[in-house]
Amino acid sequence: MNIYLPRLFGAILRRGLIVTALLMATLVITFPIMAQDAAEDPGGDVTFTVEKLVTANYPVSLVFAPDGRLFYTEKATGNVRVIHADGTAQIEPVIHLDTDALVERGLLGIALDPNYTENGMIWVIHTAPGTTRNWPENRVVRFHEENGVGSDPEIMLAAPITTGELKHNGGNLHFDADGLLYVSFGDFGDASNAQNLDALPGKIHRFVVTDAGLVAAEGNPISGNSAYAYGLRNSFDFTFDPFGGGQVLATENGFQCDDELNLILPGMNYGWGPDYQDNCYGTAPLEVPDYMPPLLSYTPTIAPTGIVVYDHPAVPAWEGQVFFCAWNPGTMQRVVLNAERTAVEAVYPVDLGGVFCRIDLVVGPEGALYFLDPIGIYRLSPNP
Ligand SMILES: [Ca+2]
Ligand SMILES: [Ca+2]
Repeated sequence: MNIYLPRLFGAILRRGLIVTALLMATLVITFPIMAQDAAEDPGGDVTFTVEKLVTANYPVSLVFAPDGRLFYTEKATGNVRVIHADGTAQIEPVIHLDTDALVERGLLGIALDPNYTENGMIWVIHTAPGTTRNWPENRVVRFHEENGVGSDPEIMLAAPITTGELKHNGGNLHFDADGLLYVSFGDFGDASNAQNLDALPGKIHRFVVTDAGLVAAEGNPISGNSAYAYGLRNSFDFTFDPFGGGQVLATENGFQCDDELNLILPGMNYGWGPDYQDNCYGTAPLEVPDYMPPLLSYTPTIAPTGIVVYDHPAVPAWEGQVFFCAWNPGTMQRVVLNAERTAVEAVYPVDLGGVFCRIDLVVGPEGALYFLDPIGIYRLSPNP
């Protein structure tokens, strides 16, 4: 594998490589399912090149437009930015949203409207600052974009952070193939939120977009309730599995243990709540109604973040494999699911050669994996 690294970051990355190596040494023994013999690994012989695409200011989420432009959110500035299809970055931000970026708050998820080509709508989640009278709130906002200029931001959903919590915002949103909008909110620092079906935090929600705003989708587990799955502590990101009928796969951030990869099914309970306390359950069954154990559980924690299913003809051997990243070690994992898409068969670390994937990753139009850390956006291109 060839690695291109800007000289400026060489020292940081070399130091990081040692740290990563140490963390990996810890993590390897904690994989619930060990990587199988390399000879049995479908896709293990794929070679690729990792390069830095652009320097960026704490990017969080990535999304490609059909015209090949790459939009991304900046956590701290509240700016949405765009990289042109030729790889050059637009100087001016697409739009700025006043954002409270304390700790895990900020401008987080991004998604294109299902009718983006016609209506130019882009959707994001950010934390709007509070006032002395009102709490800061995590908002779903959509705005219009044309030629790299955003306008007319519209608040579509607001979840006030009444706990004052700085962490566990969740903060991602994606549209499924039917155009329904899914939104993840962490528990906002109160575990009871995750088991309270009338509270927005601690869930993945499913909405239909109407002229009157977001409405709980028809066919949700509880009629008139946007909750799609509950018992989630902080599912940072999720994706739809085209090889599993579009079902949702989500990362989950546990307390001091039990970081997870979850298969999210409607109405299921992912276990987090006040009774969880300091216990570590791993993949053992929990005595809670509708419980769904994780596909993968990590102790010690790795803080899993961005997740995507590889669905591109560029690398047939990776077709259907799940890639996710982890904040703590900055690693990328490649996950092989069973044919039924209900269990993990193997997990393989992807050797990024000292580059980190700490938050989001997406598949680009040419089949490369685009990923990020707080100082840049990178591209992992399969070698021809
Ligand atoms: Ca769980
Ligand atoms: Ca993502």
